[in-house]
Amino acid sequence: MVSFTPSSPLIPTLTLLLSLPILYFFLAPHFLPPRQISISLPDELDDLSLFHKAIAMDAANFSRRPTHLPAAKSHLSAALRRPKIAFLFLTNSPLHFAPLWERFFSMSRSSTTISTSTPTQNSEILAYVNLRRAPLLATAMLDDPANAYFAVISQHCIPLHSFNYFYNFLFDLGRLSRDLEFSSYIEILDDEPTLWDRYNARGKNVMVPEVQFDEFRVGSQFFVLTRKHALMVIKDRKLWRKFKLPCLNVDSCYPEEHYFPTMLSMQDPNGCSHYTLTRVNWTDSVNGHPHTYHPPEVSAELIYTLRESNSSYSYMFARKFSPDCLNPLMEIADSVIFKD
Ligand SMILES: *[C@@H]1O[C@H](CO)[C@@H](O)[C@H](O)[C@H]1NC(C)=O
Ligand SMILES: *[C@@H]1O[C@H](CO)[C@@H](O)[C@H](O)[C@H]1NC(C)=O
Ligand SMILES: CC(=O)N[C@H]1CO[C@H](CO)[C@@H](O)[C@@H]1O
Repeated sequence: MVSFTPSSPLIPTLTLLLSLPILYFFLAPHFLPPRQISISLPDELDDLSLFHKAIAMDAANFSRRPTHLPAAKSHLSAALRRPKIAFLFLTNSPLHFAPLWERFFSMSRSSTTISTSTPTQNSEILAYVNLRRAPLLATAMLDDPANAYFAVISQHCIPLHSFNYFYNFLFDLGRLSRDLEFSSYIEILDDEPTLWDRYNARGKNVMVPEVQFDEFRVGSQFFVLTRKHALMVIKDRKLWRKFKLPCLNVDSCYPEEHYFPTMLSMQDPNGCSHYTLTRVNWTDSVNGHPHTYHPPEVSAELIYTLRESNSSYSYMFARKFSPDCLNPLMEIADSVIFKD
């Protein structure tokens, strides 16, 4: 975890996180170097107690919210002075692009444009490392009630814009003034050719009655969720009970590509963009792996191209980049990637 507030209670926070049985890297205090604090993998019971704590905290912190406000917005208003983005890094290796991310986060401090919701002195960046998403979400929720968005990033991801650009995109004052709820940015698709096999990966009719085939969805495992949706994830037992069943057909079994899009499309389809913010290149994919960019491919033009999307907003992140892209990426970091 990285705190940019000098007075922040780092010691209590460390204690809290150490007491949680989760695999972490702390990227502290200036994001470098990543430190592995605890390596015990949580089991199901630990997860449940973690979820209960996060749910209880959310209820306690937000129970006095005015009932006429939509949940997502009142979650934000509880943390109105400084909503934060928690970055959850999923990785099974050192974070190769840590210097690039450090640069991304450090630039958030240089902004002085907005006084209340600016990421400047207020932003606390949380960098968690864990291969499982729900405990990660619960940990980040518990860690700070001001965490209003949760961005799942992998070790092969790079930022395509500056922190401020991303921050201002998420906490769009236009939406706020029109009283619109904030969206989650998660891909939700129903036209994958192998969907039927994936639906039956745990055996025929296993998913019913909780999930009918026409409710089953697929999407990228890299998403940006609102606090409201993160809470939905950790409250859910019913669907997860099905998705966590062992796979009979391992070639068609990708629970994390299905659980989140299916659950959110069943519970709050209108609260989701249905697009991911993370660009990936599936052209000529090999064995289900997307194209990996190597140093000769890194250029300003590549960054501009990767930003282009078919939705009304730009991509914010891209994958996959090989670790040795760090140097060429650092060379164009200030002049291209973080220029906005
Ligand atoms: C996607 O990857 C292919 C090679 O697999 C490459 O030729 C193409 O330029 C890449 N597209 C983008 C937008 O980077
Ligand atoms: C936009 O949509 C077109 C048509 O479906 C597709 O060929 C193209 O790859 C998409 N572009 C991006 C950036 O996703
Ligand atoms: C902002 C706020 O009210 N935070 C509180 C949320 O709840 C936890 C425990 O329930 C408190 O420790 C926080 O101070």
